[in-house]
Amino acid sequence: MKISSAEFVTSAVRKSDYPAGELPEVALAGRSNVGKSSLLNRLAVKKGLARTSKTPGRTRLINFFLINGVFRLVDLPGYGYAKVSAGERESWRKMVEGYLSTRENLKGVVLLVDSRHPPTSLDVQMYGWLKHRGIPVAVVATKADKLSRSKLLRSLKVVRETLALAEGETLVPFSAETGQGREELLEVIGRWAGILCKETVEQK
Ligand SMILES: Nc1nc2c(ncn2[C@@H]2O[C@H](COP(=O)(O)OP(=O)(O)OP(=O)(O)O)[C@@H](O)[C@H]2O)c(=O)[nH]1
Ligand SMILES: [Mg+2]
Repeated sequence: MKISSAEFVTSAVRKSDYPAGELPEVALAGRSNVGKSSLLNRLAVKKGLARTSKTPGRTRLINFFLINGVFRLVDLPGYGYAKVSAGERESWRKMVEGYLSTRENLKGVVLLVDSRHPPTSLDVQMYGWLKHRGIPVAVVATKADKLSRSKLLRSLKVVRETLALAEGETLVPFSAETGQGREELLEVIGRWAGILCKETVEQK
């Protein structure tokens, strides 16, 4: 799949704010600072499309981006940031769970984990929760440029083991710096987004 256009649509907290219509959506989930917004910018080849930051907790709302005019990528606020209050954590849970459990447009979730560390207990929980709900998941190990090849391979093994990924389940090493993993991930997202997306590419 090729991305020929990407534009911000809207930010939302609750269901009534989500964009109307039936376009398929693929959401980006993962802990705060893992690189969700950077991944989105790299996929879209648009640096400032989604705001990124060295400080965790940059993305506070559910942000919708229209891709090729035919599907949406949804940048979710991250979990696991220690410095938020219990109240903020609860509002995060309501916002993200609300989206993931009720959104009919949702076709799959890209779950990002940091390739430099084993998945956290919250990553394991999130993965289990998505699988339990029958939502298709592709796991992405981010910041792959920060590891040597051998360390990356070892780390991918740990990710597979910790999340108990089955043989055929997708795990893509990814770097927003170098673009590693971009094509492979776009293939998965394209498949989820469905036939409409292929048609756009074929027309070109
Ligand atoms: N070296 C390297 N740095 C990365 C990569 N992806 C993200 N970063 C850096 O990690 C930090 C966090 O990235 P974001 O994309 O803002 O993370 P996020 O998951 O959207 O974070 P929240 O919005 O807080 O949930 C930024 O300083 C990025 O530049 C990567 O692939 N390689
Ligand atoms: Mg973000």
